[in-house]
Amino acid sequence: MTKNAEVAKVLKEISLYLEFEGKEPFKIRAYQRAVRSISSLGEDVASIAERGELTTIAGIGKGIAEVITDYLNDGQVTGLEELRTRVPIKIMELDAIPGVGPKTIKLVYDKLGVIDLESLEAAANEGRLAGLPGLGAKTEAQIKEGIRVARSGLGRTLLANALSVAEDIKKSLNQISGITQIIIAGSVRRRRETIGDIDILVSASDPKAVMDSFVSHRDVSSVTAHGQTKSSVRLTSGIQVDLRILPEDSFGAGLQYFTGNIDHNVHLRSIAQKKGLLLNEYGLFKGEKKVAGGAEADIYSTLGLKLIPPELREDTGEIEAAQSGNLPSLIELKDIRGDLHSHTDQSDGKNTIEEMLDAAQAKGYDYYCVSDHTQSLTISNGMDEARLLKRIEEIDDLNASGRWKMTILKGAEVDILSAGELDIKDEVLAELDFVTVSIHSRMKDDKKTMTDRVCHALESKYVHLLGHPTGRLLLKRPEFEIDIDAVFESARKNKVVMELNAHPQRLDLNAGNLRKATKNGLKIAINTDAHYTTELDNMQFGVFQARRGWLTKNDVINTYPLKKLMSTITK
Ligand code: DGT
Ligand code: CA
Ligand code: CA
Ligand code: ZN
Repeated sequence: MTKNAEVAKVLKEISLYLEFEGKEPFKIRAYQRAVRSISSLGEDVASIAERGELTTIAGIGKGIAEVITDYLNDGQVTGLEELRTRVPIKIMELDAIPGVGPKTIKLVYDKLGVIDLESLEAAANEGRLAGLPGLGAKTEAQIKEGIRVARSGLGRTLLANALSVAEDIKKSLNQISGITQIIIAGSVRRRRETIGDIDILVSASDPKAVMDSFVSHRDVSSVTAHGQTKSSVRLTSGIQVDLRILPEDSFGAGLQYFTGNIDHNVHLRSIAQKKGLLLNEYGLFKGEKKVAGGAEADIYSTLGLKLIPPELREDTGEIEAAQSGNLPSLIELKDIRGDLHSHTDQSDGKNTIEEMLDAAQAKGYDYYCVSDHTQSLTISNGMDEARLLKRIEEIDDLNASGRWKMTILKGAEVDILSAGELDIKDEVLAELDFVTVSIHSRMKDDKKTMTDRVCHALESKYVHLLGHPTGRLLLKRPEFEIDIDAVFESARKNKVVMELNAHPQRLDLNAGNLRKATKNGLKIAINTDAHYTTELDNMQFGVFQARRGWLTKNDVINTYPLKKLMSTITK
C-alpha cells in the first residue's frame, strides 16, 4: 500500500492550492474527498490504476483519476508543478501548523511575503501578523504556539505509514538469497506513534547484493549513503530509511542497540558497567571475551533481566520491572473480541451497516457496536431521536435475522454540548446497549470549561465510554486543554470507561495517560472508530499503543466475553 499515502499527499497539496487561489468550493471538496478516500483504501492505488479502474474508487472522478495517473507515471503532476512555480510557497508545511489554513496562508503571503514556516515564525515574532485584517494579537499567539507544535512533529511520519513502507521494503529484500535475518528496528519496532526514520537490520551472506537491491528499490528518490555495512536512502514519500548489515554473532546486540530508545540503552549500559561488563552494538563483553551478542534475549538475560517487549523500551520503569520480574503481561491483538465504536453511512461512515458487519464478522468478533453520530454533528449527518429509535429497531431485526454469528450492540457516539449536556434525550439513551460520548465542537474551550464540560457529561447514568478523550490529531492538532486527572476521577466515580481510539492519527489516550488511567482503576476500550470496512484493520495500532501504555488483557473491556463486558459496564 505504499503509494496511497503519497498520492493522498499530492491531492491534498492540490486542494490547498485550490483553496489558496479561491477556486470553486465544489472543486476543493472533490479533492478533499479524494484524499480521504485514497488514505483509507484497502488496496494499493497503483494496482487499481494499472487495471484502469481508478474511477471505481468512491470520490474519484475522471479529472482526479487523470491527476493520479499523471503522478504515478513520473512522480509529478503537471498542473501542480505550474502552481508551485507560480506561487513558490511551502503550502503543506504551512498548512501543517495548527490554526493555519489556506486563507491565512494567502493573507500572509500577499501582505508579508511569508513562504514557509520559518518566515511565518519570523513575522509572528516581530509582531507583524497582529496588524493584518482579521488577525489579532490572540491569533498571533495561537499561531506561535502552532508553530511550536508543528516544529516538534516536523519531518515525522505516522507509524501506520512508516510500517507499511518498511514492510514493503522488507518483503522485496527477502527475495534476495542468503538473507538469514531481517528485522525492522528503531522507533517502528517500539511502535512509537510517529517515526523519524526507518531502521532496517539485516544479516546476509552476500551484503553487496542486499545493498544494491536496497538502493535501487522502486520507491527510492535519492541515495544518501551506499556502503558495505550501512546505506541510507530517501523515498519518494520523503521518508528516510537506514539499512545496516550486521554479522550473525552481533545481530542480537545490534538489534538491541538500534531498537533503542537511547535512554533505555544508556540505562542498560550502566547496568552492564556495574556488573563489570561492556555493552555496545557488537555485543556484551567481559574484558576481551564476548559473553552475549547473537541473540537479543541473551543480552537481557546476561544482565539479569527478563526480555523487555520493544514497546516498553523508553526507560520509564521497564528496566526495574524486568529486574524484579514485574513486567506486565501485555495485551495482544488476538485477545480482542469486538469493536465498540464504529460508523456507517447512517452518519459519516462510507459503508452500509451490513458491509460493516460482514467485515467485523470476518475478524472473528463476538460482538460489534454500531455507534453513529448524533444530531448536533450536522456536517456528519448525525441522528436525531427518531432516527436513532428506528436504528435500534433495525439492529434488533438484524440480530434476529441470524445472518451474523456475533451480537450487534446498539450504540451511538453522542455529542457533548457546550455545557456538558448530551444531545440525545435520556429515554432514548436508555434503549441503547453502549453509549459513547465525545467532544466534536468548541475544542478551543479553556481548561476549566472543557474539564467541567466533560466531567458533567460523564455524570449521566447512561454513559459508558468517553471517546477520544483529548481530541488530538497527530502531526496536526494538539490535545485540547483539559485536566485529565479530574476527568479520570470523574470517570472512576461514574463507572465510565476510557477509549483508546485506534485510528493511526488519533491513538488517544496516549501511552502515558493509559498507564495513569489504569493506575487510577479505570478500564479501557480499544476501538477503531471505523468509517470504512478497511479501517477495522486499525485495531492493531490500538493494540500497539495499548502495549506502550503497559495494558494487560484485563485492563481492556473488549477482550472480555460479552456477558462479562455487559456486567462490567452496568451501573
Ligand atoms: P526516530 O527515528 O526519531 O523515530 O527514533 P529512533 O528511536 O528510531 O531513533 P534513531 O533512528 O535515531 O536511532 C535508532 C536507535 O539507535 C535509537 O532508538 C537508539 C540507537 N541510538 C542512536 N543513537 C544513539 C546514541 O547516541 N546512543 C545510544 N546509546 N543509542 C543510540
Ligand atoms: Ca529511526
Ligand atoms: Ca535511523
Ligand atoms: Zn466515531
